[in-house]
Amino acid sequence: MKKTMMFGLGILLLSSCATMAGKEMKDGAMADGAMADKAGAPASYVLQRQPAADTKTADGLAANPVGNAEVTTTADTVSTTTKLTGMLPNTYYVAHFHVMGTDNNSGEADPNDPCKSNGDPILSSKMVAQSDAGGAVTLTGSVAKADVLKATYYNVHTSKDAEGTPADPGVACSAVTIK
Ligand SMILES: [Cu+2]
Repeated sequence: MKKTMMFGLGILLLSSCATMAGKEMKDGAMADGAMADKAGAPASYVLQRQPAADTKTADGLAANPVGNAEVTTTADTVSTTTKLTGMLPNTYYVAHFHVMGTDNNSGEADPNDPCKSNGDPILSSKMVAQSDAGGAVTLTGSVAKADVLKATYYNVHTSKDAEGTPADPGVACSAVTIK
């Protein structure tokens, strides 16, 4: 009888040890994740079409943006590489991060979508590139992390020029989180 009880206690102690070990492993995994962020593991965001993509050129062309933004964060810097296809040919595009805006989208399916909030652009994050004849474009840029900590979305606009003056409210967008 006594032996059985002690054996039972042993199992209890063992199982509580196992639980603690599990917790430690979990914490360890979280620390690994944070380390991966610091080491520059990119976050990939699928860009969603924005209404201005419907704007037709004089030739009747409209963009059909498809692609991703890869955002790599280090201790001080946020680097972005955005690859899109389905863009207008030989056209300048400008992209940047935005802070949250205040537009009320309460009538829409996702009223909290930052892409629809019409927030201010973070100008220091500007990146400009020209699409090729096939409508593919790659936009790259780096910005001080402190500048974009409050960013809630990233979007791509058609550009009026090589300097990156936006020609529309945006053709492709994703909500983002910068850590
Ligand atoms: Cu923008």
